[in-house]
Amino acid sequence: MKKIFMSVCLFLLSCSIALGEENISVIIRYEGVPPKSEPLRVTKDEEFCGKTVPNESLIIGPNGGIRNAMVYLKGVKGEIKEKQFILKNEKCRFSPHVGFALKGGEFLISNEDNMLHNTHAFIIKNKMRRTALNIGLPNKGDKIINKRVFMRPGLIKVECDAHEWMSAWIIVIDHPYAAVTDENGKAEINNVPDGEYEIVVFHETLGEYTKKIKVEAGKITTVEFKMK
Ligand SMILES: [Cu+2]
Repeated sequence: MKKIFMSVCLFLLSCSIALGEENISVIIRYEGVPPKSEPLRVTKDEEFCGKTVPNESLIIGPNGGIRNAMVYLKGVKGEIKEKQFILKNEKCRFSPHVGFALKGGEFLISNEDNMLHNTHAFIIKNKMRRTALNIGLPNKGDKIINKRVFMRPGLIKVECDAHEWMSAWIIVIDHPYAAVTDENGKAEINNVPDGEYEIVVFHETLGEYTKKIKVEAGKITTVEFKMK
């Protein structure tokens, strides 16, 4: 029966809800004229890193969509599946630049470059920051797994003490209802149970915005944020 339903759905996109797929569609746009973004200047290890690296602190697409905004729900419970968050030191940047980690999960940090990187993670709370992890990985292929950094939900900023231009942002959450916006400023949060929630968007340069939303079975809830 499900097979027949699936094939009918190939012609009817609206079936996605019935199959338990997307039900919150988010778009994040920049309001006004986007500021000019310059590449980040490399001040050390130029022979490997080059003279500049891409600036990921505010990436705005042609239609004003903001990339790398982090969208998540508050006041919701859900099963956590992915237990490990992987952060690479790669080509003199952190990869991914932003991402969600699940509470209680492992933090795997690796070095893909043939030089020393020093991963320094700070827990950010009430505009204060304190070190949660500070680890040097001197050689290509080095990796460590930490099991303590993601003990509590919240915001984490990662820097490299060897290269001041390197940064990454992680939000630790205790449910799976979260997504990062793509190059068009779009994100989808799927399989959300019916209910009323607060939806939060965090962007490293533009800050945090919230809205109240209602999720109902069989409907796509569309949410738009304008940030500046
Ligand atoms: Cu580094």
